[in-house]
Amino acid sequence: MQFDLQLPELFNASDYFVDRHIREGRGGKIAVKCQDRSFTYADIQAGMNQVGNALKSLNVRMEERVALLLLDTEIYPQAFFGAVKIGAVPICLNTLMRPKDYLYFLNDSRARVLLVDAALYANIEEIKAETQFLEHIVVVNGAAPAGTTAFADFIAGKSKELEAAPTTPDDSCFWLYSSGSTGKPKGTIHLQHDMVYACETYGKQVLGIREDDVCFSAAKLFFAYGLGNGLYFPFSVGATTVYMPDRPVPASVYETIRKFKPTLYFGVPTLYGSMLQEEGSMDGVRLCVSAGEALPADILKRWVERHGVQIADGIGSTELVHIFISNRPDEIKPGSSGKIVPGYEARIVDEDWRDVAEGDVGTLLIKGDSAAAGYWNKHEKTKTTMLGEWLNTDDQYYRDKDGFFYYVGRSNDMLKVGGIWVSPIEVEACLIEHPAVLECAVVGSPDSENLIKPKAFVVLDHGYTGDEKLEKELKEYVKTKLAHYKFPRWIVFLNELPKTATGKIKRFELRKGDFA
Ligand code: 3UK
Repeated sequence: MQFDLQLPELFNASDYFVDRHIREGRGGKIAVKCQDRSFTYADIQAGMNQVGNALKSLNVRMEERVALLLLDTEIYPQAFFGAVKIGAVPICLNTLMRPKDYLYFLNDSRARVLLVDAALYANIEEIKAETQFLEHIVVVNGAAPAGTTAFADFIAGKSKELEAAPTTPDDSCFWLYSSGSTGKPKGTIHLQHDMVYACETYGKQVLGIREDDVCFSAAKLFFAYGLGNGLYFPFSVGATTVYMPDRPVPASVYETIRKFKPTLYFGVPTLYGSMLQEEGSMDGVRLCVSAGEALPADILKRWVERHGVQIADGIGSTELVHIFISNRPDEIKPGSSGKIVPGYEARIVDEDWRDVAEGDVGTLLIKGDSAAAGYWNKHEKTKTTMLGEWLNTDDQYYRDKDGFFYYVGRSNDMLKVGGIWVSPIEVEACLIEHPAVLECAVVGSPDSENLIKPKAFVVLDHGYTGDEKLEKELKEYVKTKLAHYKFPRWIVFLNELPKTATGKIKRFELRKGDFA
């Protein structure tokens, strides 16, 4: 069943998620806690309006993209909704990428203005001369190097009042980049109504999010997953959200939970696995959520035994903005992604787009009004993913007689590593540039927790020996060239790669593990 949103003819998401709370008397409620700082909804509104006015003073117009390369701090909601409020389109960039990735994002989106955290600025310094459209760099949370503007100066003297731009529910609202196995990442265009749709469906009907909830997402705000968990779900009901700018490792996550006592905690399977290895308590958490990749039943079982709190695994995607199939707090099947979320519909189809029988595996298609309008400047890809009302997830699923969905794998070669996309082809292209590597293939392989990590099979050039030293060197090589999480956790040296008669690498055989 679809959900009828009934938004007014003119609708701006910043009004719904921020201004509404002040109008309805929640201006004094704490919206954001970050380290030792707290910000009310009124504080966030004032900051959002100042950012909006500051962007306007740089002549940023409706529809114009504004790039955000920010750690999770109180600046995030102010910058995000500040851009949205003037009808501009914030782009939430992944903070784990490399300079050349940012060059692509900035040129592809044509952003003229970038807000960047001081801790990430070095990435931009390296490529800023090569950008085609970038004109203004605003540095937040630290000193502004030459040629940039400090955030304090950017908003200095700007009014704390601002009227929302006359956007409609179907105007562009924000973009997230989504990576594919081949080709460049795709700017995924979300509309003003998409976040509201996710709040009314998954937010209210699965999470049961309430004003007295305190949310903490270990998954960062730049992920579609984190953006909902840490920003628009809490902001949909006037709840409080906790931001941790540091890297989400078990110690920092447990410490944040101890200090801020969240009621809703959002993580990814890899982190649940590593949190089980360390001391710490989940006291006060009423529900844990997992997404990004399938949560192994064994991690769930050990987690519930140890912490006495459930993890609701659900599948979401950047294209659908958030979770559309999920376990419910009171109805969890370990190893399953759960049941369809109210407001969404699912089909599982074969190669001819015919629905498969119950229990049979096929491609998962989803219908629901939080789906992206399309990919920026990628029409062919838009046509094969966004099929009218249906969206092709490229996931292989089956459904049992109770309506629970089970993840089987991807229709393409993409890997989910710690909940983040990794293209094996990108890792191969990187490895092959190393002088020792003659040929290589990268596939996903399960680790001891049964979570997928990249594994490389390498054929060496003459004169090189596949020893531990070279293995280490190749891993380091990938780490320096690509985002850190993409490096192969294992390297297997082979004399030749298994190939078909036509010379195609038999990835299937490599995945089977006979070559390990
Ligand atoms: C995979 C899962 C099995 C699946 C996301 C929650 O992960 C998110 O978005 P992405 O665009 O990736 C989407 C793809 O990731 N996946 C996600 N969750 C699960 N596979 N079980 C799961 N629970 O292949 C999907 O197509 O990075 C997650 C909310 C918003 C999101 N964007």
